[in-house]
Amino acid sequence: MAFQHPDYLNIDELLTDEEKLVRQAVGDFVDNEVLPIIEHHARQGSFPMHLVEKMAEMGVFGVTLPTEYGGAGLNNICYGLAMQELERGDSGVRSFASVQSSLVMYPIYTYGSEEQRRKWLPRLAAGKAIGCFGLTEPDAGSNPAGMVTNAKKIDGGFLLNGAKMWITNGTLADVAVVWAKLDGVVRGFLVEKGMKGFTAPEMKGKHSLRASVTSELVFQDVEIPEANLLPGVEGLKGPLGCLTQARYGISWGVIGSAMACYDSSLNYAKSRIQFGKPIAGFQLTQEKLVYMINEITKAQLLCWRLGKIKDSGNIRPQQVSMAKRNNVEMALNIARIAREIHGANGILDEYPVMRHAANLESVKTYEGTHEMHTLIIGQDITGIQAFS
Ligand code: TGC
Ligand code: FAD
Repeated sequence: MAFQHPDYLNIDELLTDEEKLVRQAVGDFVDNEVLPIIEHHARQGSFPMHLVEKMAEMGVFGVTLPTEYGGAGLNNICYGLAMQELERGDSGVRSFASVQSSLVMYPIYTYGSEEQRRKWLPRLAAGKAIGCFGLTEPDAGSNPAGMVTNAKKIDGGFLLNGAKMWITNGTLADVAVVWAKLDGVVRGFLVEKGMKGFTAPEMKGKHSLRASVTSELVFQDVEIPEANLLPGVEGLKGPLGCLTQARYGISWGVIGSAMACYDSSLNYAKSRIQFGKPIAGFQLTQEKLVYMINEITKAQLLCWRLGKIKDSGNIRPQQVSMAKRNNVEMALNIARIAREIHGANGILDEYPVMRHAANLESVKTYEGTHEMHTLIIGQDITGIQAFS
């Protein structure tokens, strides 16, 4: 049965024609080009590279960036709806777009020199170059301030040493936005594929986000030219500012996973007969389905409001944390319940639910764990820092 977007509170009435058009275009792409092949890639543990060109044509790399640099120049609701549709396909496909847009194009646009913008942004927008974002290290995950990767000033540039871990698209990337300490201060560097001393081996063995490439980045005396330092920011607010952009996209994206799980569950429950009637006719199943639509609807409203605040330019990172924290947990809960509703069939790749559930385990951890977002909001409302 064709996918139906759940819209219990007529949220479509809040969307402009342009916003609905973006959802439709990206949604059609997901139905026609992602869903038919994604289980194969998840099983194989590979990213479907042939989708990149089409994604670029749709403008999902740099949705909100100015057209002058190859961006689509659209608003944040359009960006969110595009992420929702991509993640309805797979969190790995949305991750690819999140990293490219929010974690690579955004810092080059916001903190980069004009030369860096002109060199990279049009190619990244067109999918001709791929980017990655290196913040996490083996011993610095939730606490990036503890990073040990460092740069030393040398004639004409910098010498970079250290390692990053868990980096989406690292092995594929033409350019890595790498955060390292220079004289004890966090700075951003553009590390290019092929630079001597830079390697990016793929990490294997994942049970989650299998249709996404995750890598280590290793820097051994890598000489970085002066022109590859991001001049516009110093300190941890540089990478954290990028995370605010990506967390916003994730908050919308996971609604897509939840919708896919709800849609599959509703159809399955209406057609699966046990004890002489569809399992949708049992009160316990209805309670599960009602929980799903209720939570999806709340998440949609949260994101729509967040998008409006973001477009007004007044968004606070803590507000984004609330959406990331709430929506990822809601989507993961829904995926797990969807698996229950599908019974044994729920573990098969004939249905999307187990893949979404496994993916969402990563999404709950990356871009700030659920606990980190709890503590960010906790600090905001109490004024007391409880991280350390
Ligand atoms: P703290 O002292 O709180 O802040 C340092 C400076 O940064 C500013 N700031 C932010 N700015 C913009 N956006 C945010 N979200 C910001 N959070 C903080 C802050 O105002 C301050 O500025 P200034 O001017 O005073 O210097 O820093 P802290 O060291 O205490 O850290 C706080 C904490 C724990 C919340 C932060 O470190 C954190 O968020 N940790 C989580 C780490 C994380 O999310 N890592 C994600 C890695 S990337 C990733 O996962 C990609 S997944 C990709 C995919 O496939 O989709
Ligand atoms: P840790 O920080 O070691 O945390 C372990 C547990 O302890 C968590 O439950 C955490 O919430 C809890 N914890 C830690 N500190 C506290 C505290 N103070 N109070 C209470 N609980 C606490 N990173 C990048 O830089 N770029 C990427 O592209 C990227 N892509 C990723 C892709 C995947 C598939 C995954 C899984 C991760 C990716 N990451 C990336 C890394 C991700 O951001 C980190 O995994 C995340 O920030 C958590 O760090 P950690 O895994 O080291 O966990």
